[in-house]
Amino acid sequence: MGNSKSGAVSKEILEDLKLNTKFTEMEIVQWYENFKRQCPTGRISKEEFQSIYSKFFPESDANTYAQHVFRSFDTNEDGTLDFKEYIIALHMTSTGKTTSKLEWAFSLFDVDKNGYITKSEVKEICTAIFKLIPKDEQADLPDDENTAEKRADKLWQFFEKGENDRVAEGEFIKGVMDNDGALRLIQYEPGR
Ligand SMILES: [Ca+2]
Ligand SMILES: [Ca+2]
Repeated sequence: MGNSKSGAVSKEILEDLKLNTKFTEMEIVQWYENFKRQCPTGRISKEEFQSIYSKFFPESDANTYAQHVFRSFDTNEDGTLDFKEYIIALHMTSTGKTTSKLEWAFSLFDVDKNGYITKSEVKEICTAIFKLIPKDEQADLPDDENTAEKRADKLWQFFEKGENDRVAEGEFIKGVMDNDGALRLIQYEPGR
């Protein structure tokens, strides 16, 4: 306030992000400058987020997935992503399987936010992820992973649950930690 050239990220947010992501202070400051340039209001709406996302995934229908991603990163549910939520989103959707990333993945799959994942939620997210995969890459997928339905079935088997059971966060994290095949099914990296 009152400081018109206060383009800088607050110390509090900086410390928090350094602690919770792999980004260095310099990277965070850089991200912040980009963010301010793209979003002078300091907040990204769902539409803006979708358009950023479809730049990452130009050949595919990224909108449904972007909506799910947006839902799980808008942690204070005000309908926009602020800088902190945005950086956490960038950090979490990059690859790796630390516990915090898998906690995020769980929140992505837990569509109704009731703390459990059902088979139908798995299907919904697998469908959104599948749409990110370009058509020519879809053709090269193994037989048991070449439809959204098959991917959901395969992923569900890693949790060793019945069709109508539900998976708690700890079970989800363990299932993915223990199976590289499960990790591959919950994320899609473009351009690999
Ligand atoms: Ca928010
Ligand atoms: Ca749920």
